[in-house]
Amino acid sequence: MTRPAAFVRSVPDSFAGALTGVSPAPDIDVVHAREQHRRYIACLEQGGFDVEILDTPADFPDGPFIEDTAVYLSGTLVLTRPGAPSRRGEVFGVGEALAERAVLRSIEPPGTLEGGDVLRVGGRLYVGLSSRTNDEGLRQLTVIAARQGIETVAVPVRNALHLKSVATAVDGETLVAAPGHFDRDVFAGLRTLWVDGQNEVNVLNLPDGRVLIPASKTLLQEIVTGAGYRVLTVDVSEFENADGGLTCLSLRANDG
Ligand code: CIR
Repeated sequence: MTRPAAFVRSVPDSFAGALTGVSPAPDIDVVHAREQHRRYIACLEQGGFDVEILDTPADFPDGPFIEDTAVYLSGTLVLTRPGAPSRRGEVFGVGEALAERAVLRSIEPPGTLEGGDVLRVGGRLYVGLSSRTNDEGLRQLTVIAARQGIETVAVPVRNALHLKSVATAVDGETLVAAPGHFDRDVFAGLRTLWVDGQNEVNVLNLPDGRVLIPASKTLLQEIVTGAGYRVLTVDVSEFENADGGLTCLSLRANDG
């Protein structure tokens, strides 16, 4: 069986200056972040991905959060237009690196969209409307996705960076999510494992069926294990200091 591709982006020296909503801004140890990044890559490989590492130019501290720069829809790669102006330039290098492997489409101004707001479950894209993704970004993505027979569903998000900060899929019909950030009815028809009392609920569904969960999220690990899934953990504390989780650190071809 062919292994799906996952693209990651290297941790630049400037990573210590990545955007963060954590206050006061924590010190980020770049050497430790690189070590954690290596272990994250090893988990993706163990879980069944073929990982390819793209270089992050020095002027993009948030470059390792590659998920936000593009959305895979089968053979089409939608290059986003991040809502964070400092991140817009990241998209170019990702498009250039992947141009040979997919048909490229782009979100154009005044649209904004970040991949952290795009959650694929089964044949649908749930798109978070957040401080980073606007109605026009959703509209443009909807047009592109419709050409592939994929439907989008808008999910207004409260008090979270992205939709996938608070809701992610553990399989093709089951979510894990934190209550209070979106209207529960949006996900009617899907099974949801609710995680009360934990703000970040971001897990990564590996091709071998295991679920990768941050080492810091012990309640989340208990709930997912209790629901019968096999769990693998990895410490990404330095990335959590910059508001990142697990999905944001890779762009996965099997997400679309
Ligand atoms: C940012 O604020 O854009 C980055 N520091 C964190 C992005 C995390 N992305 C994601 O969860 N998809």
